[in-house]
Amino acid sequence: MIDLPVVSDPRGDLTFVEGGNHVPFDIRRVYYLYNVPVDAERGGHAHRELEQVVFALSGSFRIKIDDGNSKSEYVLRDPRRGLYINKLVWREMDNFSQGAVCMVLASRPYDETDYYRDYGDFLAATSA
Ligand code: T46
Repeated sequence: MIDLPVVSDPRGDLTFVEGGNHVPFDIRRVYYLYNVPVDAERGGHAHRELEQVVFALSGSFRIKIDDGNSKSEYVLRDPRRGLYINKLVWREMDNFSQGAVCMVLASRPYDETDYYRDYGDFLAATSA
């Protein structure tokens, strides 16, 4: 987990993130998921090279992580705390709360050829 700085005053909280400082890569892309149905499942893939940090800016959701050897799961609900996901990690996301917003900081531009969308291919890559 990555904890970001928070500046709080009577007007509310401000959190900021600097690529290469608070996250271990230069940020090349930002995207966000919203209007996610509460019964939706997202993810179900891994990346060859991409590194990311995932935040719940609002609401909550679960991420299940699998590096080919061990599995773990996290519930993200604090906009100051992000989950770093290295390359070659399978992820699945569900249990989105109503109105949840997921923001992702990514180390590379979008590239469909960077995806393992087949779990068997992913496992083969992790054991190569
Ligand atoms: C991840 C989770 C949290 C783009 O055109 N540009 C983009 O930057 C992205 C991320 C996706 N797309 C297209 C590709 C697909 O046609 O949007 C469509 C849905 O993408 P995907 O099925 O990959 O969405 P998720 O929510 O299952 O996964 C995404 C990221 O791909 C993934 O790396 O960790 O969000």
